[in-house]
Amino acid sequence: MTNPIRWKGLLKKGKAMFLACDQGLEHGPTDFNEHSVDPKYILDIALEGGFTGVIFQHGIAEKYYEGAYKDVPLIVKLNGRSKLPKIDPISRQLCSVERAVKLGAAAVGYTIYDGSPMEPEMFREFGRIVEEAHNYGIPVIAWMYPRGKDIKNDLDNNLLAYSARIGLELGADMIKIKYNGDLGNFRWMLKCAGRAKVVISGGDKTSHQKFLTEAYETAVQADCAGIAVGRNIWQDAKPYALSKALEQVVFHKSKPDIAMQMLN
Ligand code: FBP
Repeated sequence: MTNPIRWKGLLKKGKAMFLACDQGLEHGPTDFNEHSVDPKYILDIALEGGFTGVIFQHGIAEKYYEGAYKDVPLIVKLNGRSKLPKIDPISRQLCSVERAVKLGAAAVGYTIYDGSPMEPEMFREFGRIVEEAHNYGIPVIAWMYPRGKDIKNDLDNNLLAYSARIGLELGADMIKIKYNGDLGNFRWMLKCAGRAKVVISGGDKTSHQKFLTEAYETAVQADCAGIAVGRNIWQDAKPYALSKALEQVVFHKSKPDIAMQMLN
């Protein structure tokens, strides 16, 4: 018998707004400027911007998650990879659930490259993580990212729905997945995810209008659990105002045009 899962603080009005910053490992410092390279800059935005979670690798969490920043729930990403080796997509566990909990994690995250030849390794590792995290009563968030030479289009409708279902079947409490702009399919994908909550991924920097519209379509119109975003916030020239605009959409159901006014 596992403990009940605690979402305390990670959800507000049933919705999540997470700020992700593990791109230094995944992409390298080219994603950063002189401000965003400092994890304190990310934590300031998470704290002031109304985020219900901040996502780091354990190394950053250990050195920066302290003091008032602890008001923002921590999500420790347990696996990761750099983009340097030209190998089949695989992201291995780098931090134990126990260490994440010691660092103050309210939840843990793990990327699954479904479709990769290395998929079985990640499935098995993820299963163990679910078991351990649930013994602590903390939720597990699966980054569902179909990838590998057999995946022709990672935004394909059927594939996204399949990925969501895999997340549910493997025990994810929340699934972080890309939105391809097809709201009808997104609704079907939510059904496939069943009782696993779904948050959308941010992706490359895009316009405010597109970013807030996608948040509105998914979190408000389709009523998914929210968004886990990184670059679209901390690469922005006005990260605080944009966070407030996003907050308006996710928690107060404001239409994108209304939320855009926060930016002026
Ligand atoms: P972004 O909103 O910046 O895309 O961040 C979300 C995220 O899932 C990060 O947690 C992760 O570093 C990154 O995307 C991975 O992106 P990809 O594997 O597509 O390069």
